[in-house]
This record gives sequence, structure tokens and C-alpha cells, in this order.
Amino acid sequence: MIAMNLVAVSKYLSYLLRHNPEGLPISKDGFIPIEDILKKIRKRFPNVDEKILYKLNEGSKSRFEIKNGRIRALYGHTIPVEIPLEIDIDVEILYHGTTKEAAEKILKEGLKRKGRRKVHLSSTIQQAIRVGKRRTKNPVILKIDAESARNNGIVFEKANDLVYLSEEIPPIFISKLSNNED
Ligand code: HQG
Repeated sequence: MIAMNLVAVSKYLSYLLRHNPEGLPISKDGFIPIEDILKKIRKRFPNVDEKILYKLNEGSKSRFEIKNGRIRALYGHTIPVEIPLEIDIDVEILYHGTTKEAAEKILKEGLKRKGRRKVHLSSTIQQAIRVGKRRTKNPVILKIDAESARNNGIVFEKANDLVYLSEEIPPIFISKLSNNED
């Protein structure tokens, strides 16, 4: 399979697990049996097998968890599932890459979920730039004072080394990353 196809498979898998299982059985904690999801995916991508699902999940940004013959997405959901992630107690600073327009709003009213179940944050500036570049050529990088936020009762969950989740974050903990920090 060529690299382009793997991206397409990963996107379809994310779509099924995060937004629309298209009639497949999904548990309250977001798992779909691998057998069922493979049957569905093979209608579009006939060569996909279980090995490919593992391959899609390699690297520091694992999007999925594969366990006991089932698979779930770890973050990004819009459907009402509860994913029990590790509560993070260490991280001091997190980042969020977005458009200039969204950044101005966020600095005034805070980070909101905007359709997903959680707010998504990045552990590195580089990752925040990548996330922002999905929407704009020159993303603005916001810095979240996670330590102060946590001391004020905000919970951060770790989905993987690069992606952290939270509830809405008030503007008092958010600032624009100054240039000397990039
Ligand atoms: C914006 C991808 C105005 C926010 C990525 C973002 C990530 C506001 C958009 C993951 C706002 C929501 C999630 C406010 C937030 N006013 N705009 N008050 N608060 N926003 O796609 O963080 O590759 O739901 O800045 O890598 O962009 O799919 O969230 O632009 O980890 O695995 O509202 O998705 O992961 O957009 O991305 P999204 P996101 P995957």
C-alpha cells in the first residue's frame, strides 16, 4: 500500500471512531470490534488488515488504542463516549496552534470545545504549529499556563506524548507565544 492510501485509511478510521460509527457497535468507552470495523473499511480499501491498523498507530502521536480485539480513538471525538485517559499532574506549559482570528477570540473568551468533547492542546510548539497549519498558513501559537490552571482546578488528560485534552480553559491562563520563544 502506498503512503497516500494509509493517510486515507487513517482518516476514515478516525471518522468512524470519533464522529460516526455508521451503525457499527460501539461501547460507551469508544471501542468497536476490529472484525466489524475491518469489514466496513474494506468496502473502501479492500487490502486493509489488522496489521495495517497497528501500523497506522506507530509514532509519538498514536491516535488509537487497540486492545482485546477492539479499537478506539483516544481523542478528537464529537460523539458522546467517555475515554478514561491518564490525568496529567506534571505538565507545566501546553500550546495551542490556531488561526489569527480564533486566537484573538480565545484570548478574550478562553478556549472552547467547538464541537469536540474536549479542548485539544499540544505538548510542543512544533506540534502546535502542525495543528494550526491545518487551518492557516501562519498559525498563531497560544501558550497555556497548565500549572496555574491545574492549581485552579482544571484537569489535563494525556492522550499521547503530543496531545493533551482539557475542558474549557479561561483566558487568564492563556497568552500569545512571544517570538523569542519559537
Ligand atoms: C478554535 C487533530 C474561536 C480552536 C489535531 C480550533 C489536534 C475557538 C477550533 C486535534 C475558540 C476547533 C484537534 C474560541 C477554540 N473562539 N475559536 N473561543 N476556542 N477555538 O479541530 O485543536 O490529526 O476541534 O483554536 O492534531 O484544531 O485529527 O480542534 O481551531 O490534536 O489526530 O476552534 O485534531 O488531530 O477545531 O484539533 P478542532 P484542534 P488528528
